[in-house]
Amino acid sequence: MKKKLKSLLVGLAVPCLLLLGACSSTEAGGNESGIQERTLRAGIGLPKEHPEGQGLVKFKEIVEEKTDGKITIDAYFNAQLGDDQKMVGGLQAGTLDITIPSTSPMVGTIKQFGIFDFPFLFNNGEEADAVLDGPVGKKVLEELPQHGLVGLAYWENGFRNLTNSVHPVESIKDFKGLKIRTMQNEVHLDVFQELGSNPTPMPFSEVFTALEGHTIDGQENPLATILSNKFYEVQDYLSLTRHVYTPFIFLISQMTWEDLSEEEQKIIKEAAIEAGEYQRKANRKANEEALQELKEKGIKVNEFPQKEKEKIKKQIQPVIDKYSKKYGEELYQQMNEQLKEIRSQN
Ligand code: KDG
Repeated sequence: MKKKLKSLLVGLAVPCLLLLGACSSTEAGGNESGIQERTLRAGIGLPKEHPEGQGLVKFKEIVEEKTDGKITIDAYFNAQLGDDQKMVGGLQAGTLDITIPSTSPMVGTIKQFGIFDFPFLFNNGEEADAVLDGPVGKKVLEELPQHGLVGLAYWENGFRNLTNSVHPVESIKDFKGLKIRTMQNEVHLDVFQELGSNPTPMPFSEVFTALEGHTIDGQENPLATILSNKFYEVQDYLSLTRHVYTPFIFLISQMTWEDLSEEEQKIIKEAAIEAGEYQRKANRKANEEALQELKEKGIKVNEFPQKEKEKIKKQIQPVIDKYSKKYGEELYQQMNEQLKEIRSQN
């Protein structure tokens, strides 16, 4: 009897252990249904009051509301968890769940992002939205999973303008000799070199100190960033060049993503898209308002004439020829075709 009872108990033990194992794999996530209690850590390089920070707060609100607080988002701002490249490395290592960097410093890993760094590519935010949310933007995101990353939505950093502490930049010749900080991006480096500047690649979190210590003369960023990071305190001149449009990309670690159920993935993706729409609107409003606020802070503002922009486009064409080949001529042509189509309808 004892033996029979023992074999019965052993016989029962295996399915229970398998069930427990299944439960633990469900508790750990996996692609089962349901929403598990968990906290996702998210970091960005800009301040909470910047539209990027407000977008992350919106994402947090949407996710916590849709999951009744079962999934919580721990949000970190101002590069508390490191600069863009460090935080992207955290997603790949599985030590961070979410970050929303500029695409520019990622071209060392995802070279195709580099086609968005070409100067004067987009005329306005609507053109950028159409390309990024369309077939070209989607095709670039297909490159991410092999690098341990999943791209859920493009957000907006915006049109970049030049500040410096030496002289107003009102023509192409005024770039000569200026020590300009750029993002860690080979297109930006080559463009500013082609214009006669001395570009220095640097993580965003080091820019204010470098400007304050005059190890660099200037930097370039959208107006909302120039305002939120108080660059007007250490810069005398703002030139409205709008020379490059930079996207943000909402990234989640592939390890985190694969640990989510299908229901959780749907909530996270829809929240990244909805918060992105909110962030783009907030960013455009903030950049419009920032110009007046910067003037009131005392920075000297000058327009940059269209004819000088045309001279820059001509001067840097060899840079575009070089990198369109490197990043994918077909993709570059597809983007240009789409832009031509958009402009023919306007
Ligand atoms: O979180 C994004 C910032 O870290 C950074 O990408 C902002 O445009 C930027 C820059 O100049 O580095």
